[in-house]
Amino acid sequence: MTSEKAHIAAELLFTADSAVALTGAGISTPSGIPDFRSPKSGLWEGVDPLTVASIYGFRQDPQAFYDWIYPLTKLTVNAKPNPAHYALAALEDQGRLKGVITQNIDMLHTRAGSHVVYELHGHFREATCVHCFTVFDAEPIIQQFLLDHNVPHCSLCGGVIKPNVILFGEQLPIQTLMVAQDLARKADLMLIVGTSLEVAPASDLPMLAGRNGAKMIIINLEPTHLDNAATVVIHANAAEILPEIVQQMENIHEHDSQQ
Ligand code: CNA
Repeated sequence: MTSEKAHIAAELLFTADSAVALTGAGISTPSGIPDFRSPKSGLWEGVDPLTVASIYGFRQDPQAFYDWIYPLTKLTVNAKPNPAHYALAALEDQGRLKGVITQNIDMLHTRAGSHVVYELHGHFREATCVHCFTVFDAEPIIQQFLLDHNVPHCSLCGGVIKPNVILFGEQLPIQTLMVAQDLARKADLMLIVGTSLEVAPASDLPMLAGRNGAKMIIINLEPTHLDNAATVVIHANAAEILPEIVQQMENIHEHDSQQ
């Protein structure tokens, strides 16, 4: 059954002219980074996300924010891309995907070799002083934080430094969002992977694509509210099913070129 669906998904990707992927935390769980909805991950236990992971919470109590984000930072720094990330990079290489729009902050798409990646919720590559707005390379700051657990401070003005990840209550990077929306509008196929589709405005992108007639493939462990609108829904592990879809596309290609 799953193989049949993988075959349909492969055919859709093979015949699409402007396919785009939308990914969420679920594509990175096989890399060891828990999503926000996984039970037992501990990331949300005993904390109110709207407080600790919000820009207001950050400004009020940066140490509480850094205490909360410590395990996620550690896992992210040590994580490696998994076969799902590599499959999307391969699809882009083969000219089958215009780009990846991601809600993830873990940078695993670019590390897997995807070139066109729109990181809607920011990333851990840079960090900014909330006082003087100087932007720093995040790597040495993160390494120091992983050693001492302390709130990083700006070397120029002493202000608190915040990683360039988007917190609740913060604007998304407007240019990135606009390009992503444009890509969605022009897409004839949207490949949605590992997202609960519950966080706006990322969750609006499939509707934007759908309004212009785009088809939808959804790959997610659990059902989403858009399953009914999709052409194919595969409830499976993205790290297993995406490589299978890429393989099926190669079979279609070989079959076509033999005829
Ligand atoms: P979410 O709401 O946690 O949903 C993730 C979805 O992925 C769930 O519906 C799961 O069923 C599904 N899922 C989990 N593992 C797999 C798998 N192996 N294969 C297929 N599906 C799977 O995450 P969203 O991305 O939808 O929510 C948006 C938030 C989560 C964004 O703000 C992200 O920045 C944030 N987040 C990002 C990361 C990361 O960068 N890796 C980690 C945790 C949270």
